[in-house]
Amino acid sequence: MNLPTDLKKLSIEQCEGLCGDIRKILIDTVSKNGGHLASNLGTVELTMAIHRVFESPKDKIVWDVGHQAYTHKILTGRLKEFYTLRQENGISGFCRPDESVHDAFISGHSSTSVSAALGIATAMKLSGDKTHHAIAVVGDGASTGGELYEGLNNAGKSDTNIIVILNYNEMSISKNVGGMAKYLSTMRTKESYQRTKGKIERILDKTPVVGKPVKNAVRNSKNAVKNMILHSTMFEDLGFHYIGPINGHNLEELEQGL
Ligand SMILES: Cc1ncc(C[n+]2csc(CCOP(=O)(O)OP(=O)(O)O)c2C)c(N)n1
Repeated sequence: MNLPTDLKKLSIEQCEGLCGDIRKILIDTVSKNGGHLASNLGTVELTMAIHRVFESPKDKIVWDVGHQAYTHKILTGRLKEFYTLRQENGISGFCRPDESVHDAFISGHSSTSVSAALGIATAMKLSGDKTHHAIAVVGDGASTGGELYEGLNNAGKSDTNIIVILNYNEMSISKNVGGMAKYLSTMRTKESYQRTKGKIERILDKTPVVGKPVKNAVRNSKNAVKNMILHSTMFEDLGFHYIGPINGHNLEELEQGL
């Protein structure tokens, strides 16, 4: 199997089976070598979905902190050496560009992924690459770090191919705290609204018989209704198109979202 490209040839069921196998490898290796267990068990399906939808290393994935990238390592040709995780001369517990072309950015310090991905996305744009993306994966714990907001502030209106995936699991090193944690949990209550919004947009986009004026009218009334019922998300205010929340363990939903 030529990884990660050949993942695209597998069915969803085969990939789900593979996710189960990867979980076993993670538990096995971390129980012997130490390392980050929960954060990696939490990103198995997400990593699989990213690699099936995008095309690393042409698309660049920036893992915030980099402690949750074990599945990424396994899926990008490092399975055989994975047993050496965090050992001298072994596989690093974090992303390292000198370890693999699929590790886009060296990390360890949290909350830097969006700025790094924006730099990459800007370089792509300047070099005329309109098809590939820079993808930052950042946790809600890292979202309590100020550098993230500097990145979001610059990225939202940047007109580059940047995608930010907020991996919201209510946990930092321990339970997440603060206003941001509360804000993110209220976004969950907007889930049904976000789903409906996404469905309407997809129908509008896929319906050629609906003329432009009709589409615009529906869009405008949708926005008016939205503004009446709900304030938009902070991310939309910053200039992002927000999709979610998505169940981070449902491969099909993740792939659709991505
Ligand atoms: C600047 C900085 N402060 C603290 C840490 C220690 N640290 C490592 S992981 C982590 C929290 C990660 O939580 P989250 O971003 O939610 O990711 P998850 O583990 O849930 O995937 C922290 C605070 C760090 N790496 N960098």
